[in-house]
Amino acid sequence: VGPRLPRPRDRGDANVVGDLVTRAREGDPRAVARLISLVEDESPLLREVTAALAPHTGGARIVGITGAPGVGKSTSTSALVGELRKAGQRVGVLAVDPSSPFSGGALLGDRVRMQDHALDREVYIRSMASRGHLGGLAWSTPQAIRVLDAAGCDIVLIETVGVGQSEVEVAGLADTTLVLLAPGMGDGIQAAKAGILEIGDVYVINKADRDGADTLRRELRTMLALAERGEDDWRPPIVKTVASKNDGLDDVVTEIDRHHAWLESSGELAVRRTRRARDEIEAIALTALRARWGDVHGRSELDDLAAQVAAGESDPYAAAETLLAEL
Ligand SMILES: Nc1nc2c(ncn2[C@@H]2O[C@H](COP(=O)(O)OP(=O)(O)O)[C@@H](O)[C@H]2O)c(=O)[nH]1
Ligand SMILES: [Mg+2]
Repeated sequence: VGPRLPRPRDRGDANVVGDLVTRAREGDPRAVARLISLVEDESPLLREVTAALAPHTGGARIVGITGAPGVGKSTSTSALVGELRKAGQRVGVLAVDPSSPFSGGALLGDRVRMQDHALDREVYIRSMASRGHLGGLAWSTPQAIRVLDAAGCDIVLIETVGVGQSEVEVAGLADTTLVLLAPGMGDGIQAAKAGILEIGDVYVINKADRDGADTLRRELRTMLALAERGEDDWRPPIVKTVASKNDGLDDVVTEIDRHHAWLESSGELAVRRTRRARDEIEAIALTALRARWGDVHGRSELDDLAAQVAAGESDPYAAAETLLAEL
């Protein structure tokens, strides 16, 4: 029996990850895709991946695109990609939809639409979908953003379903949040309810080719005017678009740029990014905690404690203490 050679994993992991990051930064789309998969699948290499990415992050502008289903998010995202490519930007796109399975209809439609850009090496497009575990997307989406950021994307667009329904609240992930509305969708009334008025940095009235766009704009302007803002605060602009005809997206890009300049000059960019990092840490820690509670011999400690509390044999504070003491 000859000398035992180190298994490739033992000596090679750092190089595997290092090579992937180097290739991703050189613009190799397969390396980018592989890194996102490692993140999504919670690969054993995950820790190394995030550590290797960290020094290269912070350069990308993160733009969230949200609004009710059918308002035109995917169409607008694709049109925005076209607009940003004209300006020579490297663009990442994450389509996040916790409600659809990976091969679901909505995402399939999005992919077809995105095929305009499928052959462009300066555009990375990825659909993210919850793999079903608690907090999965809250935890993996920011890491996928990190991959695209480190890969040298100038801008990362995140399309997600409407406010309040999503496990991933895009406003928490983005530097700039675009809120899309469209006439004829009852958005005028819904907007205030859904908390949309708090999260938008730029409001886009899409489907401006339809009746009611100007009425909707007036309604929205009135509602936004009610919000109290300081003198130096950002005042969200309202832009009209016809995304299906690539109309008005240049104005959207202008407003994204203007908002980014304000974020930098006001110090708000650092505030938002620190808050984002905090949310990331919390999501990772909570996911780890839940995994520990849920993983003991099929039946979780948490289940046992819950049965005791329900039966009056223990109280919830004592049970929580037990849970934390055993970590
Ligand atoms: N008339 C009109 N239709 C649009 C416009 N933008 C998108 N659509 C259509 O609206 C439908 C929903 O668009 P989609 O981008 O999938 O919406 P999402 O669910 O928000 O991603 C599609 O049939 C689009 O072709 C627009 O500006 N005007
Ligand atoms: Mg869509």
